Amino acid sequence: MAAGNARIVRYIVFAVFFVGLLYLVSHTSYHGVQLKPESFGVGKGSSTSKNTEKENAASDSSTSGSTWHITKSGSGGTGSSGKGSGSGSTSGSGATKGSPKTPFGTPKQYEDLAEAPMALTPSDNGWGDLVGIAPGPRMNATFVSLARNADVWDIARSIRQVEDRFNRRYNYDWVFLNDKPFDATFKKVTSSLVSGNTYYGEIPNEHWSFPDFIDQDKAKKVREDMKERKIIYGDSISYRHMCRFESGFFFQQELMKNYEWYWRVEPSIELFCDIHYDPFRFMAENKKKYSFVLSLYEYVETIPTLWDSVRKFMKNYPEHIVEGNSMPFLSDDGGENYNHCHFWSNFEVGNLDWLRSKAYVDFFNSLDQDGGFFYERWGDAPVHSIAAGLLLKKEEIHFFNDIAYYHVPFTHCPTGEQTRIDLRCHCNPKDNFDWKGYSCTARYFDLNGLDKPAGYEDQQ
Ligand SMILES: Nc1nc2c(ncn2[C@@H]2O[C@H](COP(=O)(O)OP(=O)(O)OP(=O)(O)O)[C@@H](O)[C@H]2O)c(=O)[nH]1
Ligand SMILES: [Mg+2]
Repeated sequence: MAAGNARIVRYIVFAVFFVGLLYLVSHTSYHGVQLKPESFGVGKGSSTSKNTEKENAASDSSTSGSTWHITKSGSGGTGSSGKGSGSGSTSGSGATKGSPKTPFGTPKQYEDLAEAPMALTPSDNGWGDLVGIAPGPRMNATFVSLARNADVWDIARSIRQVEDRFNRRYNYDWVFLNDKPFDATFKKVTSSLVSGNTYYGEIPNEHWSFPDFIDQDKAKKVREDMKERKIIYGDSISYRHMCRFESGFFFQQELMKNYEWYWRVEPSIELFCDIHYDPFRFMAENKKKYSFVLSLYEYVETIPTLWDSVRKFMKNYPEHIVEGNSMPFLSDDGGENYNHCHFWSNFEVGNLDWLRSKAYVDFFNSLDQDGGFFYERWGDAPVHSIAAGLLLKKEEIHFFNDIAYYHVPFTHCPTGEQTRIDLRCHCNPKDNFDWKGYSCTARYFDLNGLDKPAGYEDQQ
């Protein structure tokens, strides 16, 4: 009996010791830093509740004609998710969002956010601060991707690169647009990758259909003819809707009306270098309205009468043509003919208020009425570029040399070995397209009186 009691006491002592040990392990600090998820710059807010929000939102795919958003509590949002009317989904798009908690390694935060340094070169204050949430203000900006549900894994690759090289420290929002409802998988995968809030919009039919002034028979004959001539996407109706949408409507979507700045991201792009500063802030502080990384000549067969249409616009709306514009980038004879140079619009960081301005809207409507999106196969790249070239001062267009980028089949890899090392780039400089014969970037440099980077001759 006594032996039995002693055994019970031993069990109790052992159990108390074991529970105590468990408590100690779960509350131990390591070198003074508590081991919490935030310490690693991940899992801002409650990861459980964040996941539940995403599951809830992503599991409902019956969202025809509506918009969806998934907010991240750590990035200034309300931590809610659900269906909205678009304009109501504004949480997280304010000018000064930032994590309420300070992740381990976060650089000094500034009371006056505008005072925070913007490190453009290695000698600038804050250059090496690539861990944690970046200090400084946030612009009213979003990434935007037009995509189909089937693009999910290709856009996932793009998002991962944008996040790793830039957005994990800035947590900007991401708007996804589609002519069909996004499905649960698309929402679940993309919202898990984006560090900011994600919003999902379905494009209204009037922005993705033939306008009534288009002669369907004529448009059909054009597609058949282009198919015969093997013009890329020449027989595609959806590609034409896409080009017209990107030219005239993406910035008019309810979700996009919440923002002033956008950065367009397409599926399967690559970013090769670290981005040490906020390109949105750079654009705002330097009064830029449009930007590019690659430029080239357009495929002439797709735009035979585009310049005629542009000339008609210039004649009818002379008040929109800005003095000090970039006409020499577009034309070699003072505007008589188009030289087919354009900025490659699958990458763009730009100002949405400019695209929503009367000048741009008049430009788009004038071109649209001429029918070339359907009677030819006008791309949004020459349309945006010609607009930027004529409606903006040349100084308002920026070339981001330090954003290294790939979209099949062209690469922008910064010229200059030291730049590539400073930015930890993984692109092959031999692939850089900037100074090759089919690029228009040298024209942009000449027009703006800019010195080409050292070593450019070796890449021609
Ligand atoms: N929702 C939707 N998105 C589309 C459709 N067609 C193209 N897109 C998107 O529009 C953008 C441009 O289309 P792409 O197919 O990449 O066209 P591209 O860049 O000229 O040609 P690629 O060399 O194929 O990349 C991408 O973001 C696509 O995901 C479509 O029918 N529906
Ligand atoms: Mg593409």
